[in-house]
Amino acid sequence: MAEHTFFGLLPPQATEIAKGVDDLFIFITAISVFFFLLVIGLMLSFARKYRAEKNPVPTDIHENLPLEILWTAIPTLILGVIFVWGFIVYKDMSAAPGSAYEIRAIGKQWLWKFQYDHGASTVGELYVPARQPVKIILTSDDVLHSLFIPDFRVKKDAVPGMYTSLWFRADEPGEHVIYCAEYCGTNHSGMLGKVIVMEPGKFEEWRSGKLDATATSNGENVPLDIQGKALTEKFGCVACHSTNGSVMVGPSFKGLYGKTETLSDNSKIVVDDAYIRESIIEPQAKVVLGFDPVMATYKGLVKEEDINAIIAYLQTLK
Ligand code: HEC
Ligand SMILES: [Cu+2]
Repeated sequence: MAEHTFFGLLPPQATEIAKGVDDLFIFITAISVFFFLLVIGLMLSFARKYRAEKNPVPTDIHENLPLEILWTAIPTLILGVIFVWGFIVYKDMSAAPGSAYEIRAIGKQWLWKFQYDHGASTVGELYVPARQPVKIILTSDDVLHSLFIPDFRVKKDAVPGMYTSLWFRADEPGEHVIYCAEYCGTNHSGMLGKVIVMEPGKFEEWRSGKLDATATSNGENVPLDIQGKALTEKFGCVACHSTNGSVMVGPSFKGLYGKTETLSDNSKIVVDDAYIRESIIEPQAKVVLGFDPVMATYKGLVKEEDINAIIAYLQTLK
Protein backbone atom coordinates (compact mmCIF):
# COMPACT_ATOMS: atom_id res chain seq x y z
CA MET A 1 0.00 0.00 0.00
CA ALA A 2 1.10 3.56 -0.62
CA GLU A 3 3.35 4.86 2.11
CA HIS A 4 2.87 7.78 4.37
CA THR A 5 5.49 10.46 4.05
CA PHE A 6 6.86 13.30 6.08
CA PHE A 7 6.91 11.55 9.45
CA GLY A 8 3.45 10.15 8.77
CA LEU A 9 1.95 13.63 8.71
CA LEU A 10 0.80 13.54 5.10
CA PRO A 11 -1.92 11.29 3.70
CA PRO A 12 -0.83 8.22 1.69
CA GLN A 13 0.52 8.90 -1.79
CA ALA A 14 -1.91 7.11 -4.07
CA THR A 15 -0.82 8.71 -7.36
CA GLU A 16 2.42 9.76 -9.08
CA ILE A 17 1.24 13.37 -8.81
CA ALA A 18 0.93 12.97 -5.04
CA LYS A 19 4.64 12.12 -4.90
CA GLY A 20 5.49 15.16 -7.02
CA VAL A 21 3.41 17.45 -4.82
CA ASP A 22 4.92 16.05 -1.62
CA ASP A 23 8.52 16.32 -2.87
CA LEU A 24 8.01 20.00 -3.64
CA PHE A 25 6.18 20.56 -0.36
CA ILE A 26 8.99 18.92 1.61
CA PHE A 27 11.61 20.94 -0.33
CA ILE A 28 9.83 24.22 0.53
CA THR A 29 9.41 23.16 4.15
CA ALA A 30 13.09 22.21 4.42
CA ILE A 31 14.19 25.57 2.99
CA SER A 32 11.87 27.41 5.36
CA VAL A 33 13.23 25.50 8.35
CA PHE A 34 16.84 26.11 7.23
CA PHE A 35 16.35 29.88 6.89
CA PHE A 36 14.32 30.07 10.07
CA LEU A 37 17.17 28.46 12.01
CA LEU A 38 19.79 30.58 10.19
CA VAL A 39 18.03 33.90 10.87
CA ILE A 40 17.06 33.14 14.47
CA GLY A 41 20.52 31.64 15.15
CA LEU A 42 22.36 34.67 13.77
CA MET A 43 20.01 37.01 15.62
CA LEU A 44 20.65 35.30 18.95
CA SER A 45 24.41 35.06 18.47
CA PHE A 46 24.67 38.71 17.35
CA ALA A 47 22.54 39.80 20.29
CA ARG A 48 25.03 38.06 22.52
CA LYS A 49 28.17 39.14 20.69
CA TYR A 50 27.26 42.83 20.39
CA ARG A 51 25.46 43.19 23.71
CA ALA A 52 25.65 46.55 25.47
CA GLU A 53 28.22 45.62 28.11
CA LYS A 54 30.70 44.64 25.36
CA ASN A 55 29.86 47.53 23.03
CA PRO A 56 28.92 50.52 25.17
CA VAL A 57 29.11 52.78 22.11
CA PRO A 58 26.94 51.37 19.27
CA THR A 59 28.80 50.87 15.98
CA ASP A 60 27.32 52.79 13.06
CA ILE A 61 27.11 50.19 10.25
CA HIS A 62 26.26 51.17 6.67
CA GLU A 63 25.62 49.24 3.46
CA ASN A 64 27.68 46.29 2.33
CA LEU A 65 27.34 45.76 -1.42
CA PRO A 66 28.67 42.17 -1.75
CA LEU A 67 26.44 41.04 1.13
CA GLU A 68 23.38 42.76 -0.34
CA ILE A 69 23.96 41.19 -3.76
CA LEU A 70 24.33 37.82 -2.08
CA TRP A 71 21.14 38.04 -0.06
CA THR A 72 19.21 39.18 -3.12
CA ALA A 73 20.67 36.62 -5.50
CA ILE A 74 20.30 33.53 -3.31
CA PRO A 75 16.58 33.96 -2.50
CA THR A 76 15.89 34.89 -6.14
CA LEU A 77 17.54 31.68 -7.23
CA ILE A 78 15.63 29.61 -4.69
CA LEU A 79 12.30 31.20 -5.66
CA GLY A 80 13.17 30.54 -9.31
CA VAL A 81 13.68 26.86 -8.54
CA ILE A 82 10.38 26.72 -6.59
CA PHE A 83 8.57 28.44 -9.46
CA VAL A 84 9.90 26.16 -12.20
CA TRP A 85 9.43 23.02 -10.11
CA GLY A 86 5.93 24.12 -9.04
CA PHE A 87 5.02 24.95 -12.62
CA ILE A 88 6.05 21.51 -13.84
CA VAL A 89 4.03 19.73 -11.14
CA TYR A 90 1.06 22.05 -11.72
CA LYS A 91 1.17 21.44 -15.47
CA ASP A 92 1.24 17.67 -14.93
CA MET A 93 -1.72 17.79 -12.56
CA SER A 94 -3.74 20.21 -14.71
CA ALA A 95 -3.51 18.74 -18.18
CA ALA A 96 -5.34 15.41 -18.40
CA PRO A 97 -4.05 12.95 -20.99
CA GLY A 98 -6.33 12.88 -24.04
CA SER A 99 -7.06 9.23 -23.40
CA ALA A 100 -8.56 9.90 -19.95
CA TYR A 101 -11.83 8.18 -19.07
CA GLU A 102 -14.38 10.93 -18.42
CA ILE A 103 -16.80 10.99 -15.52
CA ARG A 104 -19.15 13.90 -14.87
CA ALA A 105 -19.61 15.07 -11.29
CA ILE A 106 -22.22 17.37 -9.79
CA GLY A 107 -21.83 18.91 -6.35
CA LYS A 108 -25.04 19.70 -4.52
CA GLN A 109 -26.03 20.43 -0.96
CA TRP A 110 -24.76 18.05 0.40
CA LEU A 111 -23.59 15.24 -1.78
CA TRP A 112 -21.51 14.35 -4.81
CA LYS A 113 -23.22 12.74 -7.77
CA PHE A 114 -21.25 11.02 -10.54
CA GLN A 115 -22.46 10.22 -14.07
CA TYR A 116 -20.65 7.60 -16.13
CA ASP A 117 -20.56 7.18 -19.90
CA HIS A 118 -22.41 3.86 -19.74
CA GLY A 119 -25.33 5.55 -18.01
CA ALA A 120 -25.01 4.62 -14.37
CA SER A 121 -24.90 7.33 -11.80
CA THR A 122 -23.65 6.99 -8.26
CA VAL A 123 -24.00 9.18 -5.21
CA GLY A 124 -21.06 9.60 -2.84
CA GLU A 125 -19.09 6.76 -4.42
CA LEU A 126 -16.78 7.30 -7.34
CA TYR A 127 -15.84 4.10 -9.19
CA VAL A 128 -12.64 4.26 -11.22
CA PRO A 129 -10.15 1.88 -12.82
CA ALA A 130 -6.61 1.63 -11.42
CA ARG A 131 -3.58 2.81 -13.42
CA GLN A 132 -5.71 4.58 -16.01
CA PRO A 133 -6.14 8.33 -16.35
CA VAL A 134 -9.57 9.46 -15.16
CA LYS A 135 -10.91 12.94 -15.78
CA ILE A 136 -13.68 14.32 -13.60
CA ILE A 137 -15.73 17.12 -15.17
CA LEU A 138 -17.28 19.12 -12.37
CA THR A 139 -20.19 21.44 -12.00
CA SER A 140 -22.54 22.45 -9.21
CA ASP A 141 -26.28 22.40 -8.76
CA ASP A 142 -26.42 25.20 -6.21
CA VAL A 143 -23.45 26.86 -4.50
CA LEU A 144 -19.67 26.56 -4.67
CA HIS A 145 -18.30 23.17 -3.71
CA SER A 146 -14.84 21.74 -4.12
CA LEU A 147 -13.96 18.14 -4.87
CA PHE A 148 -10.96 17.16 -2.79
CA ILE A 149 -9.24 13.76 -2.79
CA PRO A 150 -6.32 14.17 -0.36
CA ASP A 151 -4.66 10.82 -1.19
CA PHE A 152 -4.43 11.91 -4.84
CA ARG A 153 -3.45 15.51 -3.97
CA VAL A 154 -6.12 16.88 -6.29
CA LYS A 155 -8.77 19.47 -5.55
CA LYS A 156 -11.00 21.51 -7.83
CA ASP A 157 -13.90 23.89 -7.28
CA ALA A 158 -17.33 22.93 -8.58
CA VAL A 159 -18.91 26.19 -9.74
CA PRO A 160 -22.57 26.66 -10.70
CA GLY A 161 -22.85 27.36 -14.45
CA MET A 162 -19.24 26.41 -15.11
CA TYR A 163 -17.43 23.19 -15.98
CA THR A 164 -14.08 22.62 -14.34
CA SER A 165 -12.06 19.44 -14.31
CA LEU A 166 -9.39 17.48 -12.53
CA TRP A 167 -7.69 14.24 -13.38
CA PHE A 168 -5.75 11.49 -11.66
CA ARG A 169 -4.25 8.07 -12.25
CA ALA A 170 -4.67 5.92 -9.15
CA ASP A 171 -1.75 3.58 -8.53
CA GLU A 172 -3.64 0.58 -7.24
CA PRO A 173 -7.06 -0.72 -6.14
CA GLY A 174 -8.27 0.66 -2.84
CA GLU A 175 -10.52 3.26 -1.27
CA HIS A 176 -9.85 6.95 -0.73
CA VAL A 177 -11.91 9.58 1.00
CA ILE A 178 -13.50 12.51 -0.86
CA TYR A 179 -14.14 15.80 0.91
CA CYS A 180 -15.93 18.95 -0.07
CA ALA A 181 -13.29 21.62 0.49
CA GLU A 182 -15.45 24.71 0.04
CA TYR A 183 -17.80 25.73 2.83
CA CYS A 184 -21.24 25.15 1.31
CA GLY A 185 -23.73 25.33 4.17
CA THR A 186 -24.97 23.42 7.20
CA ASN A 187 -23.92 19.91 6.23
CA HIS A 188 -20.70 20.89 4.48
CA SER A 189 -18.59 18.76 6.81
CA GLY A 190 -20.81 15.75 6.11
CA MET A 191 -20.41 16.06 2.35
CA LEU A 192 -18.15 13.04 2.23
CA GLY A 193 -17.60 10.43 -0.39
CA LYS A 194 -15.12 7.81 -1.41
CA VAL A 195 -13.22 6.84 -4.51
CA ILE A 196 -13.32 3.12 -5.14
CA VAL A 197 -10.35 2.15 -7.29
CA MET A 198 -10.73 -1.23 -9.00
CA GLU A 199 -8.54 -3.40 -11.19
CA PRO A 200 -9.34 -2.37 -14.79
CA GLY A 201 -10.90 -5.76 -15.52
CA LYS A 202 -13.12 -5.54 -12.46
CA PHE A 203 -14.05 -1.98 -13.33
CA GLU A 204 -15.21 -3.17 -16.75
CA GLU A 205 -17.35 -5.77 -15.01
CA TRP A 206 -18.84 -3.07 -12.84
CA ARG A 207 -19.41 -0.90 -15.90
CA SER A 208 -21.27 -3.68 -17.65
CA GLY A 209 -23.41 -4.21 -14.58
CA LYS A 210 -22.04 -7.64 -13.70
CA LEU A 211 -20.92 -6.66 -10.23
CA ASP A 212 -22.84 -6.17 -7.00
CA ALA A 213 -21.44 -2.69 -6.73
CA THR A 214 -24.06 -1.59 -9.27
CA ALA A 215 -26.49 -1.63 -6.39
CA THR A 216 -25.40 1.96 -5.95
CA SER A 217 -26.02 2.88 -9.56
CA ASN A 218 -29.51 3.78 -10.74
CA GLY A 219 -29.80 0.56 -12.69
CA GLU A 220 -30.96 2.31 -15.84
CA ASN A 221 -27.65 1.92 -17.60
CA VAL A 222 -28.78 3.68 -20.72
CA PRO A 223 -25.55 5.24 -22.01
CA LEU A 224 -25.27 8.91 -21.12
CA ASP A 225 -25.32 10.12 -24.74
CA ILE A 226 -28.44 8.04 -25.48
CA GLN A 227 -30.06 9.56 -22.37
CA GLY A 228 -29.17 12.93 -23.88
CA LYS A 229 -30.73 12.03 -27.22
CA ALA A 230 -33.95 11.00 -25.47
CA LEU A 231 -33.96 14.29 -23.57
CA THR A 232 -33.67 16.38 -26.76
CA GLU A 233 -36.80 14.57 -27.93
CA LYS A 234 -38.60 14.86 -24.61
CA PHE A 235 -37.91 18.60 -24.37
CA GLY A 236 -38.76 19.20 -28.01
CA CYS A 237 -35.32 20.51 -28.99
CA VAL A 238 -35.59 18.45 -32.16
CA ALA A 239 -38.50 20.61 -33.35
CA CYS A 240 -36.01 23.41 -33.98
CA HIS A 241 -32.62 21.68 -34.15
CA SER A 242 -31.74 19.01 -36.70
CA THR A 243 -29.01 16.41 -36.23
CA ASN A 244 -28.16 16.04 -39.93
CA GLY A 245 -26.78 19.49 -40.66
CA SER A 246 -29.94 21.03 -42.10
CA VAL A 247 -30.91 24.41 -40.69
CA MET A 248 -34.36 24.57 -39.16
CA VAL A 249 -35.60 27.26 -36.75
CA GLY A 250 -32.30 26.91 -34.96
CA PRO A 251 -28.78 25.81 -36.01
CA SER A 252 -28.19 22.10 -36.49
CA PHE A 253 -26.69 20.07 -33.65
CA LYS A 254 -24.45 18.28 -36.15
CA GLY A 255 -20.80 19.21 -35.71
CA LEU A 256 -21.82 21.84 -33.14
CA TYR A 257 -19.64 20.68 -30.27
CA GLY A 258 -16.18 22.21 -30.46
CA LYS A 259 -16.87 24.40 -33.48
CA THR A 260 -16.32 28.15 -33.56
CA GLU A 261 -19.71 29.88 -33.64
CA THR A 262 -20.32 33.46 -34.80
CA LEU A 263 -22.74 35.40 -32.62
CA SER A 264 -25.13 38.21 -33.59
CA ASP A 265 -22.59 40.86 -32.55
CA ASN A 266 -20.06 39.17 -34.86
CA SER A 267 -17.97 37.93 -31.94
CA LYS A 268 -16.72 34.34 -32.06
CA ILE A 269 -17.06 31.64 -29.44
CA VAL A 270 -15.94 28.03 -29.24
CA VAL A 271 -18.88 25.75 -28.45
CA ASP A 272 -17.97 24.06 -25.17
CA ASP A 273 -19.90 22.68 -22.18
CA ALA A 274 -20.48 26.07 -20.59
CA TYR A 275 -21.75 27.65 -23.83
CA ILE A 276 -24.18 24.76 -24.37
CA ARG A 277 -25.43 25.05 -20.83
CA GLU A 278 -25.92 28.80 -21.21
CA SER A 279 -27.71 28.28 -24.55
CA ILE A 280 -30.22 26.04 -22.77
CA ILE A 281 -30.66 28.01 -19.53
CA GLU A 282 -30.31 31.53 -20.91
CA PRO A 283 -30.76 31.27 -24.71
CA GLN A 284 -30.84 35.03 -25.23
CA ALA A 285 -27.47 35.65 -23.54
CA LYS A 286 -25.65 34.76 -26.77
CA VAL A 287 -27.62 34.62 -30.00
CA VAL A 288 -26.19 32.90 -33.06
CA LEU A 289 -25.70 35.16 -36.10
CA GLY A 290 -28.50 34.78 -38.65
CA PHE A 291 -31.04 33.33 -36.20
CA ASP A 292 -33.94 34.90 -34.35
CA PRO A 293 -33.84 34.80 -30.55
CA VAL A 294 -36.91 32.59 -30.36
CA MET A 295 -35.60 29.82 -28.15
CA ALA A 296 -37.31 29.81 -24.75
CA THR A 297 -35.39 29.17 -21.57
CA TYR A 298 -35.32 25.69 -20.07
CA LYS A 299 -34.38 27.03 -16.67
CA GLY A 300 -36.09 24.98 -13.98
CA LEU A 301 -37.09 22.29 -16.48
CA VAL A 302 -33.71 20.81 -17.29
CA LYS A 303 -31.59 19.44 -14.45
CA GLU A 304 -27.78 19.61 -14.32
CA GLU A 305 -27.79 15.84 -14.90
CA ASP A 306 -29.87 16.36 -18.06
CA ILE A 307 -27.51 19.03 -19.36
CA ASN A 308 -24.55 16.68 -18.83
CA ALA A 309 -26.37 14.01 -20.83
CA ILE A 310 -27.28 16.47 -23.61
CA ILE A 311 -23.64 17.60 -23.78
CA ALA A 312 -22.52 13.95 -24.03
CA TYR A 313 -25.03 13.49 -26.87
CA LEU A 314 -23.95 16.61 -28.76
CA GLN A 315 -20.33 15.41 -28.50
CA THR A 316 -21.26 12.34 -30.53
CA LEU A 317 -22.81 14.37 -33.38
CA LYS A 318 -19.58 14.96 -35.27
C1 HEC B 1 -38.46 27.06 -30.62
C2 HEC B 1 -37.28 26.50 -31.25
C3 HEC B 1 -36.20 25.98 -30.34
C4 HEC B 1 -36.28 24.98 -29.41
C5 HEC B 1 -37.49 24.19 -28.98
C6 HEC B 1 -34.95 24.82 -28.88
N1 HEC B 1 -34.09 25.69 -29.49
FE1 HEC B 1 -32.11 25.82 -29.20
N2 HEC B 1 -32.00 27.39 -30.45
C7 HEC B 1 -33.05 27.89 -31.20
C8 HEC B 1 -32.59 29.00 -32.00
C9 HEC B 1 -33.45 29.85 -32.95
C10 HEC B 1 -31.23 29.15 -31.73
C11 HEC B 1 -30.29 30.20 -32.33
C12 HEC B 1 -30.49 31.55 -31.67
C13 HEC B 1 -29.92 31.61 -30.30
O1 HEC B 1 -28.71 31.44 -30.17
O2 HEC B 1 -30.69 31.79 -29.36
C14 HEC B 1 -30.90 28.13 -30.74
C15 HEC B 1 -29.63 27.92 -30.22
C16 HEC B 1 -29.26 26.83 -29.49
C17 HEC B 1 -27.91 26.49 -29.16
C18 HEC B 1 -26.69 27.22 -29.63
C19 HEC B 1 -26.42 26.70 -31.04
C20 HEC B 1 -25.24 27.27 -31.76
O3 HEC B 1 -25.15 27.02 -32.97
O4 HEC B 1 -24.44 27.96 -31.17
C21 HEC B 1 -27.95 25.34 -28.44
C22 HEC B 1 -26.77 24.55 -27.88
C23 HEC B 1 -29.34 24.99 -28.29
N3 HEC B 1 -30.10 25.89 -28.93
C24 HEC B 1 -29.77 23.87 -27.61
C25 HEC B 1 -31.11 23.56 -27.45
C26 HEC B 1 -31.57 22.46 -26.65
C27 HEC B 1 -30.67 21.47 -25.91
C28 HEC B 1 -32.93 22.48 -26.68
C29 HEC B 1 -33.87 21.58 -25.96
C30 HEC B 1 -33.65 21.42 -24.53
C31 HEC B 1 -33.29 23.57 -27.55
N4 HEC B 1 -32.17 24.20 -28.01
C32 HEC B 1 -34.60 23.90 -27.91
C33 HEC B 1 -34.33 27.41 -31.22
C34 HEC B 1 -34.82 26.42 -30.37
CU1 LIG C 1 -19.94 21.22 -0.67
